[in-house]
Amino acid sequence: MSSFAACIFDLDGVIVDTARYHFSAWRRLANELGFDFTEEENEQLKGVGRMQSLELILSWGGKELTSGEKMEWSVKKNEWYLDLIKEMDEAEILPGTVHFLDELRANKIKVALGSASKNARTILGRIGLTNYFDAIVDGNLTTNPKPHPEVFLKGANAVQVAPESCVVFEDALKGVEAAIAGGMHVIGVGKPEILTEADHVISSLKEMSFAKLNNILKEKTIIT
Ligand code: B16
Ligand code: MG
Repeated sequence: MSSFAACIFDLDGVIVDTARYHFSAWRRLANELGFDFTEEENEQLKGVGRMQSLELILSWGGKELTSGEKMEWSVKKNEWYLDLIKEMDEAEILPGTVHFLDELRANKIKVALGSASKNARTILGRIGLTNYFDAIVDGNLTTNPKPHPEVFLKGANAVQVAPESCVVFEDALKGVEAAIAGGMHVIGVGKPEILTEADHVISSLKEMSFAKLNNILKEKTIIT
């Protein structure tokens, strides 16, 4: 018997590495406005929604825009981003993802997506993974950005699983915090020194399996 009934996956940084495309499109925006920003600064944009990302970038460049101008630039950025991901296909799925999703399906675990991106459905379609998901909650269905737990609570609700029986996979600290705020287990995907609050950290889904996840959660219950 498994100690969890659903897995909720973040998209960018867990299933696919779209961060580099976001970086490139945001950088083009900054450059056209007359400034630049670094890869380190770009780290802060992971898991952060589109308008909030724009606000951060403008603050780095010391730029002030009207709300109409912000809207126009965010539309432009999205067009550049969509252009960059138009050739995307299943070759860009991060290692270990399909194997783990197959295992979850074989063990009757519900699978949901919990992403801040408004382009999540387009990306899942392009990489051919849409059919693995029992529910898709994205930036079009949420109003509160991570670390608010809305995106994950909606995912849990959509697959009708209680939060304490859900495991979230997240690459951003804000996303890890959102999962904890929602009362869920959380596996960080990335660096342990950044994702300090996660129950366990892996460097990619290649390190995950149904059996391993059960063991991690069993140990957590014994310790707490
Ligand atoms: P869009 P995730 C997030 O995806 C990205 O990490 C973040 O960099 C991006 O700004 C956000 O989606 C919004 O994306 O402009 O496509 O709506 O990590 O929550 O899957
Ligand atoms: Mg992410």
